[in-house]
Amino acid sequence: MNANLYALFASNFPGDASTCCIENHDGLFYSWDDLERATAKIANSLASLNLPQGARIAVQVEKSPEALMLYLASVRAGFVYLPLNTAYRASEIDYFLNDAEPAVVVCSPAHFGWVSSIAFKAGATHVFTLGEDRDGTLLARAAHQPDTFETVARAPDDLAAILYTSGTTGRSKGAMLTHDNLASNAKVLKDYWHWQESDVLLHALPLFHVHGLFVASHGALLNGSKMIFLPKFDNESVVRHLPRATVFMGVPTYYVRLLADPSFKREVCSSMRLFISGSAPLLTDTFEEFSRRAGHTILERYGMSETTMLTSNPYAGKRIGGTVGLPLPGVSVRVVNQDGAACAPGEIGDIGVKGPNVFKGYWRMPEKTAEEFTSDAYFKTGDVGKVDDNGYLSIVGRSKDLIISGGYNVYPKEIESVIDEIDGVVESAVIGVPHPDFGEAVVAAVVTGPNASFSEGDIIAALKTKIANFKVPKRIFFVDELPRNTMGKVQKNMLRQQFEKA
Ligand code: MLC
Ligand code: AMP
Repeated sequence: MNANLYALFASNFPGDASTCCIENHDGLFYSWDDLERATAKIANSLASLNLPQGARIAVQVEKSPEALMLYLASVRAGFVYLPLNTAYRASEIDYFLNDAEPAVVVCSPAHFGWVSSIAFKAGATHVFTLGEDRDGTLLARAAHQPDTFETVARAPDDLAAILYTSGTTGRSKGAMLTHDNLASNAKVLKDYWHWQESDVLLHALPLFHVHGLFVASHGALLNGSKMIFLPKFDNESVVRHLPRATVFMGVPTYYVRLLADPSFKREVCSSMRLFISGSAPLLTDTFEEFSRRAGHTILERYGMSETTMLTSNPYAGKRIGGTVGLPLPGVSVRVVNQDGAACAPGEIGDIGVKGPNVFKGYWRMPEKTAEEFTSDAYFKTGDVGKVDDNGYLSIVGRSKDLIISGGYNVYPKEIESVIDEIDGVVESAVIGVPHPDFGEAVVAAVVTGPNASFSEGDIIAALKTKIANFKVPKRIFFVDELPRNTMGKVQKNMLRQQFEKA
């Protein structure tokens, strides 16, 4: 049997392929037949390039139905899809392309100049463009291709995608996900969240991370359900489209923003069946206020790039705020102490996971991969949690030095290295502080040399040219020295206390 993920989706498309698969925000409708034919054209186009087996297709484009089709076509043609956040700047793209060595790079038309220059130097053989409005060379080339394509046979363990996740050392690692990782998770979630024939997904998440690309899109594709596609999250569009939707997925910031909007009322949720939150901690206050305002209990689940979804609050059973629910069927999740022994209920320890959802390893980093697994093959998530008497998991912290801002991960070490490169900066420490909108905000404490005289704005402006905007500290605090313990380690707790209310 062909384990290609696309074949799984295609076998679940509705019997009547003329029904709507994607309704775009601009009013354009794409049927399931359109999806099948457009992915065939793009897949034929990619196949005609005679790329080697396992070639990577790296993509940094704005969200559109065609961007989803490019993903599906890459998988369908047997290649490895590598999505990149549209916020990444040249130095970040340079790193990813040199590390992943993709054969094909697809970027926004406006970025062709600088992206193609990096891509060709990194060994790519083709660079295409894809705009938000069906413009660009990718579709122009695909237009001449046949609209049928035999989905390439793949084994369950073959790679379907590589997702880059930052690391505590500051160097991003490519998490290699197989066709079976993605298929098994999609199938489990379809049953666990009771996807129904009449479901309509309001899709507001970006298409370059696990949440929007896999959890949301795969759910609708596997269930043969219509998606209403928004280019990005904004309150007005979500409130306008919710009355025709049944399922919505978002990071906690989406729920915080909806609650802050007076036009978000119970009436707009009347057709809704399920609101799902994940990627960052959902505050209990948000969970409770949403239940009062919308009359819906948000279902919180927990996942990560390396493992896709691990746990979820139940659909039918009790959804408990402040917890991420129970291990998904077929997924083993455990909490262990420093000695590797299982923690008793309520005891805090490291969260580990094993199952068909767990990735194959980090791209070209066998040692790093080995370090992140225990001897009995559990992946160390880097999250710290506890399980209650009923088996519900709560995440109480992270052993990895990670900030999650509006659902995006920021590793302090990476930002500190970029700040430290600025002439006149002696050293820096980057921390996360509570933020009413983003959950956590990135801020930096910076020590400058005796003759340096910059303002906060100077440093922020310098950083914006080098790293994605969401990683740029919202505030810079100048300090005479960083607080250190007797071992010389920076005491970030002290900085957090000092600056959390500043
Ligand atoms: C944008 N900005 C952010 C930011 N997003 N800053 C910090 N954190 C963020 N997440 C910057 C902008 O560049 C801008 O900078 C300023 O903040 C204000 O922007 P905005 O207009 O308010 O932002 P907006 O475009 O509305 O985006 C906010 C957002 C978006 C929350 C809608 O960040 C988003 O969609 N996040 C979802 C992330 C996601 O999909 N995560 C899933 C990861 S998968 P300036 O300087 O220009 O003013 C994963 C696994 C799992 O974690 O379990 O799911
Ligand atoms: P990423 O590397 O982008 O896939 O982010 C994965 C990380 O997001 C996890 O290791 C967790 O720290 C965090 N995360 C995901 N879902 C939740 C959640 N529901 N609650 C708290 N943290 C979460």
